[in-house]
Amino acid sequence: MHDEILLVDDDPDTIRVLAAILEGIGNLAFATSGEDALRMVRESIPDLILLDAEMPGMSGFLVCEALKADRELAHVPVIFITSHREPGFEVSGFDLGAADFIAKPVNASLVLARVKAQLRVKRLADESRRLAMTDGLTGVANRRHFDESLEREWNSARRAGDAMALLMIDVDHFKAFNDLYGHPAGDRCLLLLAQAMSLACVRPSDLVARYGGEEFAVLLPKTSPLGAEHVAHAILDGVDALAIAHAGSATAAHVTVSVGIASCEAGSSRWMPVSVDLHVVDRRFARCLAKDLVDAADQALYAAKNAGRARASAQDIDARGNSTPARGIARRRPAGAPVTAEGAGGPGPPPAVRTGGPARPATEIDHAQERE
Ligand code: GH3
Ligand code: MG
Ligand code: MG
Ligand code: MG
Repeated sequence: MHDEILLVDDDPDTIRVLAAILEGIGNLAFATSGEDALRMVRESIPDLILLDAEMPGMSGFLVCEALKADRELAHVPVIFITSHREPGFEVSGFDLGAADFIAKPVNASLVLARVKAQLRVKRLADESRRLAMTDGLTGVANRRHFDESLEREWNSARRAGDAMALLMIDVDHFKAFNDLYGHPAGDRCLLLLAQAMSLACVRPSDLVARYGGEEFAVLLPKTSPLGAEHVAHAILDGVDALAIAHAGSATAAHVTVSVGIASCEAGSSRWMPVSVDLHVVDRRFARCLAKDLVDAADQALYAAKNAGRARASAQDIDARGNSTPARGIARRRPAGAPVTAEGAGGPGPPPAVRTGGPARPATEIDHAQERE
């Protein structure tokens, strides 16, 4: 994948020179003012910014300050391009968070060396950030990533009055699965389930996470209660289609999951008026927390388990305070019945596993891995 490099200078000639030097190093984009640079970065985050320190209007220093103050953009390395030679200038730049400096007039081999060095550092930083957000066993988001995303999406839904939904998913009779087939087969099973869940979530903003143990959470921003039910069905069908044999399950011949759905309608009474400052503690909204959504999904999950497992139940967060029981969601086919991938309703068959037909022996989990 190509690195994205943004060149910012009010002098088009400097941009032309830099572009000629960096040709082939990455995808280059250009801006001739600080204001344009910030707008472009917010639209699409680059891997590196070469930033002229002196520009009319918004200076490079101000641009750098704005970038470093923004959580989403602070990690983008900035190399200042400057004709200033005094150490104090560079010290101030480093204090602002600059990664390096390039002196004008530019020297081609120095520019290349400095840019390549920063891109190397950026790739390593990206990789460690990705690892810090990922569950090692299943490859989906980890609990920390989920907690942060939930808080962010919840606040953004509150501000915009958008719909939002959360699914809590628990593997049925998983202790028995481990007892029967062993812990490594259990681990492999969790990986396949996580893949099936990811396939069921088609929007880029949907987030599948391992919540803990054999429990998963799926965050569905801007998703209506009906949309959340659709995703729950796709997950239940996708898990059935995996057809992972489970002779110790009292629910089906293969591994199944139960799903708790919690949702907030757009314009929910839980959302505060847009005019209300989010930082003002208001008693009316003190009970309106992201945790409410998790509690509601937990309640719904509990109801799905009690109703017989291998199914979904839904809890509208607005109804929660009235102790309205969670609503059972009718399966599109008998709960836990094996399905063919074509009939699964999801976006496609799960990877490298046999679908449909009679449940296969659990040891085939390992064979499936060999085929990948
Ligand atoms: P229920 O249908 O009520 O959910 O029953 P259950 O057996 O799934 O629930 P229980 O909470 O009794 O057991 C959860 C099991 O999940 C026990 C634990 O060993 C297993 N488990 C949790 N994390 C992992 C893991 O990372 N790998 C494996 N192989 N097993 C795990
Ligand atoms: Mg300039
Ligand atoms: Mg559990
Ligand atoms: Mg369980």
